[in-house]
Amino acid sequence: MISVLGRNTSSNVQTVMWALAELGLPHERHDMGGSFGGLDSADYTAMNPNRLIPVLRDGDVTLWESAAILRYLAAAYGDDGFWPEPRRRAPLDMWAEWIKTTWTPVMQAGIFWALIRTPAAKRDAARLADLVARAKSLAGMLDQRIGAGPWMDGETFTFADIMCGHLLYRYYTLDFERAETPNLDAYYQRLTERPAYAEHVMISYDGLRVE
Ligand SMILES: N[C@@H](CCC(=O)N[C@@H](CS)C(=O)NCC(=O)O)C(=O)O
Repeated sequence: MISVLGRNTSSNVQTVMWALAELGLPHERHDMGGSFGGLDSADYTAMNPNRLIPVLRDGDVTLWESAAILRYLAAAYGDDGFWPEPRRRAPLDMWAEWIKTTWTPVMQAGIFWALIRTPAAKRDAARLADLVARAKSLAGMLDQRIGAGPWMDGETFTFADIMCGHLLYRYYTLDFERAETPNLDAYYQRLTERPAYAEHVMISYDGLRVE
């Protein structure tokens, strides 16, 4: 049985949980991190010296870093639609990497942290304005890439949609000014219609809010 260690309100845990559900893999999840704690124990540190979630255990494989876990699950258990052959996969993976290295810092460490994890009195309005401007520009790039979709690879839903979609619930539900992105809006709407997305990604982050 595959185990995931990490609370379900973590966007990085959500990546892994959504992938497991899309792949139909039996699994169990253990609440850890945040108010659940448990990341400083010797056992946990031996699995992940960063003391962060998620960790995935699958037999004798123990992994951390959500994007690496997603790629492992896709390569080990996905069919050639979800994890395409290299020449089709590489351009998708390029965008998956862009999400992790370019979009995520602006959306998650940036806007989400500023609006939800920072007390209102301590918010830096100028920094937030800069992040929102960057998010608008990046969302425009993603909108162009997605086009008519319906998925990143056209007709086939792949691992790249998990990386590209996992922060969109937060993107569309946080209170800030978004760019006009009709393709991205329609893509998000299609994601919300996937049961695995609704169950594992559309999870309230109210409990993480710092007033
Ligand atoms: N690059 C890592 C980041 C992991 C990370 O920052 N996890 C956060 C939650 S999203 C964490 O463990 N925070 C401490 C906690 O929840 O106690 C990944 O993608 O897995």
